[in-house]
Amino acid sequence: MRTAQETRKTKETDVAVSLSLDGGTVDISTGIGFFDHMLHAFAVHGGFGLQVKTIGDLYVDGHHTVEDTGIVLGKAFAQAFGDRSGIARFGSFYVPMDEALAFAAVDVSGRPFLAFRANFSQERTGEYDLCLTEEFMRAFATNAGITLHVRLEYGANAHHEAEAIFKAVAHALRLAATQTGEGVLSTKGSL
Ligand SMILES: [Mn+2]
Repeated sequence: MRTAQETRKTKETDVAVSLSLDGGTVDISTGIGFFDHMLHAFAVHGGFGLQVKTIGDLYVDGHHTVEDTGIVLGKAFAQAFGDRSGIARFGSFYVPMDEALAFAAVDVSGRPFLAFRANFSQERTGEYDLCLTEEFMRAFATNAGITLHVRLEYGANAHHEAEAIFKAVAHALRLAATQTGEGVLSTKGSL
């Protein structure tokens, strides 16, 4: 089955993630309301079953909590993808959110890479610093072993901008994870 459980505990954070690429319960708790909102949207739009429990050092700021959640979520995806055979491998998607438009492209390549282009219209929304979005995506892409390109085309409201990004990544991943029933999509024969 395309499921995974990953945990990671340091002096800064304690993260537990349970993932199913094929749907299931969504339950997110990180201590940062807006980040919960983003991960919830990510799970629902990706069609993923996802439980995330992060207890982080929020008395510092949100950085460790967001980045470490990205690390563990990425490891869960890597485990769930297995040998990366039998899936579409590539996916890309545009998501509009009112005035904001975001694009994401994914290659489940085994080669970690993040290209991230976004200038947010505000620095914060709620208790969430928008600059953490890139930290999350880098940690996620690196640990998932995927090539991920994210671009915010335009927008005016940082809440919409971030939400469009998370939804675009979710849909791109959903397409890339689509089961084809065939082998590894690579001229090398493996990824
Ligand atoms: Mn929203």
